[in-house]
Amino acid sequence: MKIYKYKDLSKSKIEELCSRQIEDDKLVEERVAGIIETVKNDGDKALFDFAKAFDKVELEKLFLDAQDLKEIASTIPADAKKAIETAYQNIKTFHQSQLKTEDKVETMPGVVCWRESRAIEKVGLYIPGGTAVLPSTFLMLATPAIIAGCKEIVVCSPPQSDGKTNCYLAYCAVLLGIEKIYLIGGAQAIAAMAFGTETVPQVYKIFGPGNRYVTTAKTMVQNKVAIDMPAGPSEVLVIADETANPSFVAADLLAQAEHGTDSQAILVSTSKEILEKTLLEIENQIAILPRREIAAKAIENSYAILVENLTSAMDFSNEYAPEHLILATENFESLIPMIINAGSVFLGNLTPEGVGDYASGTNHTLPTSGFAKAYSGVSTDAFLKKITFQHLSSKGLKNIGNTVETLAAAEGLQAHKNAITIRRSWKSESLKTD
Ligand code: HSO
Ligand code: ZN
Repeated sequence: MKIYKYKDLSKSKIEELCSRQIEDDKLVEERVAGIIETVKNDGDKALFDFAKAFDKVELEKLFLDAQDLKEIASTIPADAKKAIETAYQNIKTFHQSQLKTEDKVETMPGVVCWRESRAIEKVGLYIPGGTAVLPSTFLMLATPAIIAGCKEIVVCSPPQSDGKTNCYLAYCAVLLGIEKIYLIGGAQAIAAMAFGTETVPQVYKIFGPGNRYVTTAKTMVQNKVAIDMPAGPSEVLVIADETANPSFVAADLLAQAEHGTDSQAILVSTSKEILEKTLLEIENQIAILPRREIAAKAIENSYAILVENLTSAMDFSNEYAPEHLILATENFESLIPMIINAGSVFLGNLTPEGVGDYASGTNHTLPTSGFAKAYSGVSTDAFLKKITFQHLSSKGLKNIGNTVETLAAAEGLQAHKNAITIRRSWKSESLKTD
């Protein structure tokens, strides 16, 4: 891991350290475009063919139904079942608290405006398989979808080599009351949900992380469906001062690093001693990790920065805009107002990122690659649309009429003006005859 001194960094070097540009991979784009086209043209047949080609499995049917899921779920170990239930309860409680009704507002006498939420009717959730199976992602996406009231929730996840899904995902489905898991992975899953096939329903918004093929496909289908956010490799930035515990900080950085070779684990510290001890601790802890090769590559591509004070640490963090920000300090309270850009924040020395990844209640689907400057993580809101309403009483029409007529005339839009004038004159006519 490279070490930098913040005060020696030029503006352009800071920019470089904060950029996570992944080069466009033309080959991936071409392949994904081909997959999307094939699914669009051949529907289910393409999905069976891709399962054979990519997942190396000959599927008999494209989904597991409620009965299949129940059977697979019954094989889950008791401790995992309990852990999933606890995580689900916390995620549910937190996401339920996000449902809010807004007040009606009288902007001028007789002119009333308000907003109401409506669930997106059909949503698609992609739950990755591959190097790590993520039941936690299933909970993080399906729970707010259910709370929001989405009518159709289509879940796609790549099949295992036996043409099934694992007991953790199956148990999540049973717990959530989701009756089907479509055994479709990769770009073909995204294409199926975006365009629909004989078996897979078309949806209006697609959520979920995935590999390069999945994320490229999500970007490509955006003229047809909405997506949760642009996705890149996972990342954490830890701010550690002299009150931090180097073993804890090292563990946090490695937890991030084991996600993938392209993950970033950034350490920003006000203390040279803590920084050096943390780097030593990383060496110790990485040795016994089953995914040490992945973690080592990610650590190699990451860096540490020595800063002179916490204000500089926060400045750098806001510029980097991390997906996860850990404040490894006893003095986190005073830093909270200084946070401008971050996906999710972990406060103090006893709050590792893992709690948010799994079970505290917050969502782990978060903006990466600097998108925390403009995007929020997934929440119940992401499954809702807000519809605005307005109502005029005759008093309202009288009060606002002239303003709108004048603006419509200024824009040269006579028909707009007339739609007001016709009502105003009708109103005064009817008042005359009253
Ligand atoms: N850190 C990942 C979420 C995750 N971690 C799932 C473990 N399982 C992105 O926030
Ligand atoms: Zn994680």
